[in-house]
Amino acid sequence: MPFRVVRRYENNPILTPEDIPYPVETVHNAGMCKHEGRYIMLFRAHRANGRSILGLAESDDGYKFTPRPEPFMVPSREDSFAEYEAFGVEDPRITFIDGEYLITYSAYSKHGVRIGLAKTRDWQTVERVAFISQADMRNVVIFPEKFGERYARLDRPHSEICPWSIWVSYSRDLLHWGDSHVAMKPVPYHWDEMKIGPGAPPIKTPRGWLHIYHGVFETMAGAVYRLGVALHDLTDPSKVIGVGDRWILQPQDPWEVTGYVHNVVFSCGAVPEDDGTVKIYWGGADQVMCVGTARIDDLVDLCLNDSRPPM
Ligand code: BMA
Repeated sequence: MPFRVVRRYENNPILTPEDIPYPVETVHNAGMCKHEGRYIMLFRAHRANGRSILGLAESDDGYKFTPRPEPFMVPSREDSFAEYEAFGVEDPRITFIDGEYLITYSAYSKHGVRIGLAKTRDWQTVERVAFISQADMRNVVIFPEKFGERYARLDRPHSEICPWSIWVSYSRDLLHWGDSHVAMKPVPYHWDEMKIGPGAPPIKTPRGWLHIYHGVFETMAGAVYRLGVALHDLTDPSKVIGVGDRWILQPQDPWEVTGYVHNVVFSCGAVPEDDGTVKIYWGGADQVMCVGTARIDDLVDLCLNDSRPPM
């Protein structure tokens, strides 16, 4: 019997390119949050030229989403941003802190991929703040609380001797980041052996910060993207206290197995609920949006009771 800790919603996919009132080929890898009781889905969408924009859809129940008539963020034309966003904006993450929603997104250009920071209070207007990394960096996720005087984030640098690993960095002003520590690495001959990367912004639990991350395994038929869980120390987020040995979600439904990129489940957002569950949102095969639920306690148990070493 397969292991199932995430319950897929029976009416997946919940948002597809056909639902969007402007031309897009994909709807995936959405940042998520709840704003004034409504669910916000900030999704990535490919245009038919292969470059991405960010669109927005809203929902009262977290399952049935209505897209806005226009995209929310397209590559900037402002001098200070345009140069580094020319190839598109991708994979946003949303963190609510200090009364504002911070959006970290991947900005692509001929200079590589780097992380842009934008913010909004109301989801009507959005202000770009700055680029907060050099190239090449993707998948930057900010913690929703400060640690002392400092913000913390999960980073995903890459080098040959430390491939695609998860690091933690700190900042006093959200602009300048440093004091970086490696926190977690892919494990050889494991489902996440090729690369790992931050997924949804961490969720605070009494036992630690729960992080839903993605892991990649290379096969003869191409790479497979799955989701797993890790638990970071409540006061020292660079310390990982447990990583679930098993994946929590793998491509299984037809729209996860086949699509724009086959065999991908990829999460940029999850919404914890008051009843101890979490709604996990993921892109299926880089083409559609899906949702499922899990008990937060079950995910934390997996990190602590059935662990693989963090490095
Ligand atoms: C990664 C990123 C993600 C994507 C995944 C699978 O490198 O580009 O946005 O979902 O590949 O194609």
